[in-house]
Amino acid sequence: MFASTYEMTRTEKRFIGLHLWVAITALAIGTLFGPLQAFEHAGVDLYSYLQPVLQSYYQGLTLHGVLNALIWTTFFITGFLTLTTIKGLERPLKYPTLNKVGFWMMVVGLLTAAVPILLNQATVLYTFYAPLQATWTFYLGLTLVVVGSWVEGWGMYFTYYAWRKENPGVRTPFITFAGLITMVLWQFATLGVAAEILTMLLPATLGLTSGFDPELARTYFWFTGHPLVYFWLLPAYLSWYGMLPKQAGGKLFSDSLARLAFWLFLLLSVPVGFHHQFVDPGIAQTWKAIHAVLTFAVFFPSLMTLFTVVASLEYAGRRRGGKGLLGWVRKLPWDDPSVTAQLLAGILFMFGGIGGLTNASFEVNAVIHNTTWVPGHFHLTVASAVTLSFMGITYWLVPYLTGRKLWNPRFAVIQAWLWFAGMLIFSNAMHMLGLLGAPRRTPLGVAVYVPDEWKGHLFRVGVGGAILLVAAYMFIWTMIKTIRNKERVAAGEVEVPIAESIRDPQETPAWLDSWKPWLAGTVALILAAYGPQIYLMVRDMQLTSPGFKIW
Ligand code: HAS
Ligand code: CU
Repeated sequence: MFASTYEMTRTEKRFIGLHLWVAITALAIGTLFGPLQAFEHAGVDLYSYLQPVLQSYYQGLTLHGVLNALIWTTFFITGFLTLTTIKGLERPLKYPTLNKVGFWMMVVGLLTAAVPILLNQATVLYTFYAPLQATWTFYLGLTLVVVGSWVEGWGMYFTYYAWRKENPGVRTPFITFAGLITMVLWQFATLGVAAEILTMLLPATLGLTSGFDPELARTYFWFTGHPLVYFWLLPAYLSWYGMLPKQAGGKLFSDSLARLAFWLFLLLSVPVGFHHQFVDPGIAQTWKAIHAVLTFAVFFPSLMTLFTVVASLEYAGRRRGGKGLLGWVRKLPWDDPSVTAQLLAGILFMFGGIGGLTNASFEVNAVIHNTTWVPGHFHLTVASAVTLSFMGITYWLVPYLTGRKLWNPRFAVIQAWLWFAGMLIFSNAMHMLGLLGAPRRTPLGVAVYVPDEWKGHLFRVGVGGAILLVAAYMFIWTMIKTIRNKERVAAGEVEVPIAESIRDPQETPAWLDSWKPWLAGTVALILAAYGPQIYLMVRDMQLTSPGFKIW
């Protein structure tokens, strides 16, 4: 049986809290632009009122994508994983200064990248596809954010080694195990953008080379871009497996299945990036097909997660007196905003998963690629499964870190439901529009070709966006009121919820707690699935495209 008895120090809590502070501030600013886009689609263009602060739809879209998809997530995750390392292993960080250095590098990087975006010198969207060319400080800033997060990760690994030396043969506590895999996955993943920025984007923008090779740049980008989505997702999974069952009053159904899912993500996340490049010329069909098959493979650990997490929840619901086929669902603690947010996040993710499979299907992809279907998909995934779960986590985490009671839990429950409702409307409309051929990343409000059958859906995009804005700010408001709440949590009232598993984790097979085979497999699969293609592309690289600044 596992219950963490380690009491975190004030300094540790403050350090994690700082991560959340940056993350939530980024979300507060980043979400402002989402509705602007949604309203624009519905025919109400507010951008014109925002000049000269904001120059264009694309500058707003860049801010929205970078702050929400890259900054809110990365800062939240590094903070959260610091907690799962310390609390799981029941020991302080081995080298806290190292982690601090990492964190401040990330902050400096964020500021360095934010300035050019705000000055309209980096309106390149969150994918920064070459040959769109931002000022070099944008790329430098992003690099610092990534390297800073690596440094924080190294701090976590050192802490783990120290624990492992003293605890040979003991199963790594699940939350730490899941957190470490997430971090390792991220460090493999970001090798792609590291290569892209350091060997192509920065040299070209600094005038050291003649230009860009757009296809190679995209390939590097998606080497990172796909596993990036699992870097976002896995901390939510960590919570669904390792925390939510406890919050719901149950236990983790299977420690082994949970661990196997995480290993499979490590193994399969990277070598699938070509599913973002099915229509790109310059990549042989065979490689695209191989990545398509591997994408179907990486679908599996999510199916396993669906099974195990729902089984854990059913166990909880039945323990609480739930009867019949689905009676246990109603018995779950729906009055707890943290639980509700995560359950609703999970439900939205079921639809996100179905869309993901559609995207991954080689031929069908041609129908939806570059349409609004894709942002419809990723608002169910990163903006729901992930973001709504993270919101749910903060509903216990911020009280835990600050010692202040969550302000108005009922308000927070309503917040989660509103996000759910807004997202259902918004994402459904975006998917429908995509099927009708509406392009993504386009200010449709000014498009002259909008056919009548799009109009109702465009209106629903605006309605969903408005509801989401209200829900987002209800979240921000709850955070502000909580950190200023005069009511304190009593000793032991808010603890880090750590779920026990039904069977003793020590019975989990040792190969599910052993790094070497999985790391070797990961490297081998990446080399096999990417090596030949990248080799050819680098060999034939032509840095001939000049940079473009089209804004
Ligand atoms: Fe994706 C495009 C394929 C998952 C994010 N995806 C994107 C983009 C983003 C993104 C941001 O193959 C756009 C990038 C851009 O700007 O161009 N995606 C997939 C597949 C999956 C998938 C196969 N995506 C995600 C996740 C994301 C994310 C996760 C973010 C976090 N995606 C694609 C493809 C494209 C793509 C193509 C390119 C499209 C194109 O043409 O451009 C799978 O991993 C999905 C598996 C999910 C499931 C669902 C399991 C359900 C669970 C719920 C448990 C329930 C609970 C609640 C807890 C199998 C686990 C229970 C409640 C009770 C009350 C009982
Ligand atoms: Cu992908």
